[in-house]
Amino acid sequence: QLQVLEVVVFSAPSYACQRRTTLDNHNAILTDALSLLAENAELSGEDGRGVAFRRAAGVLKGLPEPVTAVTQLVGLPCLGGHSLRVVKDILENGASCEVEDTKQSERFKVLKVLTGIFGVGVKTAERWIQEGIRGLQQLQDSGRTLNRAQQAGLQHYEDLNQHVTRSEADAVAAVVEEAVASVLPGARMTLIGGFRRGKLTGHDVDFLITHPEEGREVGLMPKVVSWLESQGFLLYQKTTKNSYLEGEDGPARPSSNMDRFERCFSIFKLTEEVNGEGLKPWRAVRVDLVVSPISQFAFALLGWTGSKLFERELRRWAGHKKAMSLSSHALYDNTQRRYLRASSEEEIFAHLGLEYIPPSERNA
Ligand code: DGT
Ligand code: MG
Repeated sequence: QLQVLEVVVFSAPSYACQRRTTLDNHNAILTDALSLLAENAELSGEDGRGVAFRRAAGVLKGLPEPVTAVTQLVGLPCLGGHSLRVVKDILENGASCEVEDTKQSERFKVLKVLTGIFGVGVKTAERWIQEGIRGLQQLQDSGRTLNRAQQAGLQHYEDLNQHVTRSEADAVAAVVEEAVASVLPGARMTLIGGFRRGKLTGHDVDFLITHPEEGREVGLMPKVVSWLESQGFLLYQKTTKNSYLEGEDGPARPSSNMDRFERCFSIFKLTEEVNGEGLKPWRAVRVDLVVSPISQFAFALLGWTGSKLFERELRRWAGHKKAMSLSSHALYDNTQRRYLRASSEEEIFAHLGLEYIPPSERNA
């Protein structure tokens, strides 16, 4: 009897924001390998290579079934020679030497431990390594001056490197909800980040806060933070002003808004009463709070829901395909020379000429 073996050849559009990527990843072994190489590149200051590996992993995350041969990947975007070689090694030999070598490399391991401290970036970790520091104990014993964030990061290292569960996120949400309702009735709070995309665990819990009346959100962040502090919920907090003019966030906004406090990086003390279970009386959890005026809410919601690759690709799509600049505050049309308004994520996708992708399918 003749058997016909059907081999699926995959295809996909090239921007992650054109694809629907659920959490149902059929190629986790491959995407974990590529993500590890991405992480290693980022830890080595090679951001371009990092993005290339992230994009390759992003494409594989969206495939409808497991890859069994590299020939199935010929038509796919974002899979360069390097990524394909890694995939081929894993499919044919069960593992990639490059990935295994990287995992074992002393430098990678030390960089991961040091950048695993809240408040420590690649540059600081590099400097410490050059100064001979190889681990947490050594760092502590060295008497290095650490800033407030790093001190808190070192102190709560174990807790902060343990995944936050959905039920812990819900417990934090209840606390933040109460804080917000107490200091400004009518203000609204939304869970953002990975948990909004349906993830079951996360490295932190992210919230977006707004008020339906424009302007009422001014001064809200310090009040929320004071309330949380007075109730003993904060182990650490740093509130920063709107970062709109910094980094890759896009065009400048009128300076009248610049005095609004926008973001709070914090470490929560999640106690047993609120988290319900566990052997310790409390544990430290990273919590990010963002306050946005209602006029920017849709942009903030879209910009803070992620994934990071999805966000990056949305901005790239906007710039390259539409001559627009997208940030978590606004969408500017460079051709029409004006800002495009939106009061929902759906409207922003429509402005960008993209099919609407719900949060649960932004897991590229
Ligand atoms: P996680 O927490 O590791 O489980 O995963 P996510 O997806 O929640 O990642 P997270 O918490 O680092 O960030 C949530 C989203 O917020 C991320 O997709 C991109 C966005 N985001 C993070 N940091 C910034 C920032 O400094 N500025 C802006 N505009 N967006 C940011
Ligand atoms: Mg998060």
